[in-house]
Amino acid sequence: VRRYKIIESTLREGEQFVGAFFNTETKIKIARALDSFGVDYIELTNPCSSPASFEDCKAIASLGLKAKILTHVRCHMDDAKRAVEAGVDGVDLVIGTSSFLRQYSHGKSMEMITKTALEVIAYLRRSVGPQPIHDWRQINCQNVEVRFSSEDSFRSDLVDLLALYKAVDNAGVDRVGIADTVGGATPRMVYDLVRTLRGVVKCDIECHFHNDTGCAVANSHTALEAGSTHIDTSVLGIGERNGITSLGAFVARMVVTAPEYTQSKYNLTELKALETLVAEAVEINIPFNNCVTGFCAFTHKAGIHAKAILANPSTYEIIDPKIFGLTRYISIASRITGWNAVKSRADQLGLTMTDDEVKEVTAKIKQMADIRPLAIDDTDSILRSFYIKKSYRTM
Ligand code: HCA
Ligand code: CU
Repeated sequence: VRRYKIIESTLREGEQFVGAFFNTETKIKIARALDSFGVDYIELTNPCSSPASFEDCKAIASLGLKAKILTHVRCHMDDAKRAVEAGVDGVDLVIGTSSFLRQYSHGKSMEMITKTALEVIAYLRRSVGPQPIHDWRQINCQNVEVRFSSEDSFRSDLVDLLALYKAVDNAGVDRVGIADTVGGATPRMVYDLVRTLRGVVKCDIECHFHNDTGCAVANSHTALEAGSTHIDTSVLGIGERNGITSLGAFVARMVVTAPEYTQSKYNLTELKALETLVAEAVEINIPFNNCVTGFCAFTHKAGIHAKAILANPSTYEIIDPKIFGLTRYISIASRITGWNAVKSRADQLGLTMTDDEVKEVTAKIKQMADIRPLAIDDTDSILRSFYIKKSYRTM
C-alpha cells in the first residue's frame, strides 16, 4: 500500500467525459499541472483516434516532463506502431475479455486475443514476433514500457483471464492491468481478484475502477491492500459515464493511509488549482461535497463540533486542511451553533465580549435562525449591532 504509483488518465479516460474537449494548448497545460503535482505517469488518448490526437501525443511526449508519458491503445499491431512513432515512454495495451465484449464488441476468441497480445508485446519488446514485419521493426522501441490490460476484467472468465495474464507476464510486460469497466465491482471482489493475480504474475499490477456504484476510491484502496502497485485516476474523476477514481479523492484517502509517502511524493497544495484548471476546461463546477476541495469539505457547523474543533481540530477532522494549503471554517449561521463558535467569530471580528455576552448574542442568533436561513453576513451584523448596543450600555 505504501509505495503506490499514480497513472493519471485525465488526458485519456478524462477525454471520454461527455463534456471534454481539450485543444493542444489545454492538454499541454493540464499535462504540465499534473507533472508539477507529481503524478508518476500521464496517460494520453490513442494517437490513432485522430490526426490531432497523434500530434498532441507527440508534443506532450517531447515536453521533457518528469512524469512518464503513456498512450492507451487497442491491443493491435497498427496501434502499437503508431504509439511508438509518437515517442511515448510506454504503451498501455487493452482488449476486452468479458463475453459481452467478445460477443458484442471485437468478436475475438480468447485464443485470438492471446495470439495478438503476444505478437504486439513481442514487437514492443523488440524480440522477434511470430510474423516479423519489416517496417515495424525499424522503429526503436527498446525502452518502451509495456502494460497489458483486459477490459471488463471482473466479468471475464477467471481461468481464461489468469492464463492470458500468465502468458503476457512471461512475454515480458512491465505491468498487467485489470479494469472494472462497468463500475460494478465491490471491494471484496477486487481483493480476491488482485490477490489471486498477485500469485500468478511477477510484474506490477495496475487497477482501473469506474465509479458507477460509487466504489471507485474504496476499490482502489483495496486493490493496493491486495498487492496492486499502480492506480488509474483522473482529475475530478472525469471519464466515460460518471467516470473513474478521482485523483483528489484518492490522494485524500492515501494521505490518511500512507501519510509520509503521499505527502513527500505529491504536491498536495496544488490539488485545488489542478482541479480548477480541469473543471474550467470541461465547463463543470467542483462538486460541493468533493473530497478536500468541495466548498464545505472543511466547514464545521454543529455547536458541539465547533467547540471541539476549536480545542483540537483532529477531534472532527481526519485530514488537516493545511496539508492541501486550505483552511477550515466554522459556520455560526444556524440554530445548531454554539457559543464557543460564536465567541471565536467575535474574536475574528475584533469584538471583545464576556462569555455571558457571547451567550446572550448566541441566543439572538438562534432565535433569528429559527425564523429564516441565515447567511454569514447576517450573523456578523447581529454580532456587530449587539456589540455596539452593549458598548452604549456600558458607557
Ligand atoms: C474503456 C477502456 C477502459 C480501459 C482501462 C484500462 C476501461 O472502456 O474505455 O486500460 O485498464 O474502463 O475498461 O477505460
Ligand atoms: Cu475506463
